[in-house]
Amino acid sequence: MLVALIREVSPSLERCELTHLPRQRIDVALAAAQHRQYELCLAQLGCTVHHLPADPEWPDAVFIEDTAIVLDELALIARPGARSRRAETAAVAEALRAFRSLFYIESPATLDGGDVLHFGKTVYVGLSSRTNQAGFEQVRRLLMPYGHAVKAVEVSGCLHLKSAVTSVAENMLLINRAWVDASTFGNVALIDVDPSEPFAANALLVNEVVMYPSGFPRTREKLEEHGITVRVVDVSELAKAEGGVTCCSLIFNALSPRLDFH
Ligand code: CIR
Repeated sequence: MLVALIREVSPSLERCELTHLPRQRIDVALAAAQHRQYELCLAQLGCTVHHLPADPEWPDAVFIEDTAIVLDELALIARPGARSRRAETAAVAEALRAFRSLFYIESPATLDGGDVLHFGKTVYVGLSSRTNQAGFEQVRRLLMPYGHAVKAVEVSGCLHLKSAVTSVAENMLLINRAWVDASTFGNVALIDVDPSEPFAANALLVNEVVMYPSGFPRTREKLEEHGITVRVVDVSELAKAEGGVTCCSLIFNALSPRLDFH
């Protein structure tokens, strides 16, 4: 069974961090309505959804993906690269404690969960404006004992590794090659975003279905041509805060209590 941990939209979302987008008016009520549709979609795709409340002090907390990395063996509590986001992790750590043993990324390392792509047997860590070399090294040190290969990937031109590349099937990645070197991923099938839709590489694979933003119809058509089942959601207001579909949830296996206490 899959658990999805989400955090409600903050009333202060308009004060979000922005790196690659100009500030625009955000309709917070519409963002919250879109987030509820996103939640509904997660439930329809088979996730048991757990909520954390919004907090006016943390404009970006809805982008919960950045606060932790949850694998079957453990949860890593991130140390977000943006100072304004560091305190978001406390409530997430409390919620994850019920599911996993917790480990922490520590100063001087910075790491955003949006820079971590778990694909096949490899955990790719994007080196970005949010995640530094020390962040990568701490992830490697913490995960190597569990047999994970951990590789660093340079990211440029976008916010996170998962702005540039995400998994859309077991052995298939959706990619914007302008932002990440495709050769990093070796011999896997790649679908390129449509050149007119540079932000289209962020897709959320849940139980063999891809949850995908309505704003990228050309890339969506490509996904469907490759036989991928797509569920479209409108996340346009969250996109103005530089968020995509992966960043609004932490999705992980609910392990049986026996495994949990191992
Ligand atoms: C930020 O700049 O941190 C937020 N405004 C957007 C974070 C999006 N996170 C993600 O894609 N993983």
